[in-house]
Amino acid sequence: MVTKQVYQSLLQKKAHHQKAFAVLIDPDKVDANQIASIAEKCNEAAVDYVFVGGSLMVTNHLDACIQSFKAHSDIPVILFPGSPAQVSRYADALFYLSLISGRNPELLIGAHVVSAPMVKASGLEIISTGYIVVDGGAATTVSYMSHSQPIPNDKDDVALCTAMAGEMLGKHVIYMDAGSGARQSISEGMISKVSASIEIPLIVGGGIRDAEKAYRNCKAGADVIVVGNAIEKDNTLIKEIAEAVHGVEVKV
Ligand code: 1GP
Repeated sequence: MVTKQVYQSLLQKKAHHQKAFAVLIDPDKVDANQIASIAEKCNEAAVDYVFVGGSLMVTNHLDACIQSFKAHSDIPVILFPGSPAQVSRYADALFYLSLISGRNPELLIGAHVVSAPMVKASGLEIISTGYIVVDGGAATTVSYMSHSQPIPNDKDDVALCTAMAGEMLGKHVIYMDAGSGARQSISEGMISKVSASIEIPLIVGGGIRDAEKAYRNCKAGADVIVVGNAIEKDNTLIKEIAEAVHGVEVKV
């Protein structure tokens, strides 16, 4: 029986109104030396989670990337796979993503059927994830690869109904993403409507580039903030954003 430690930690943080910060590492964009330094910065900043994955994986060092991170840090590593090939037993958990904002059956269930035996055999903790892509003002790899349109960024109701449906279908978390490097991150209005409509943890990412934005997204209702691109360019942001996210006080 696989323990649900990572998911329990997400639920506990949410129950205690503690916001979490996740650093996204794309194995295609970092080398082994960089990983050691990113891991140290994540440790110093008390980063809550590290997500590893990318829409495409051109290089083949997912295992090495995670092992190298693990050699320097105890922060839980969660796979955020762009395809069923991105499974590594060295991670702690895997977001089992169903692209519920899209209408491509392959990414709703097809790829899952094909990869199910391999995913099960990995022994990883599986976190069933309703993945919602919102238009971030630029064509993203995920939209192109998935042949599906993102939710328009002003259609808050579509996003909230999609998240509600995801929760009722039994997803453990909702991950709302404007796509890596989005020009426009998800609006606080949309985040607050979605978070008010569901009880499961809400992960928000895509185009978040500074601490102020991360703080405001948490205030709006995001439980976990994910930053990838901006940190690849400047990893001193790890500390700044972690402080902002951890400093959010929520009125209850
Ligand atoms: C992308 O949510 C993540 O899937 C993070 O996006 O790289 O723009 O921070 P960025």
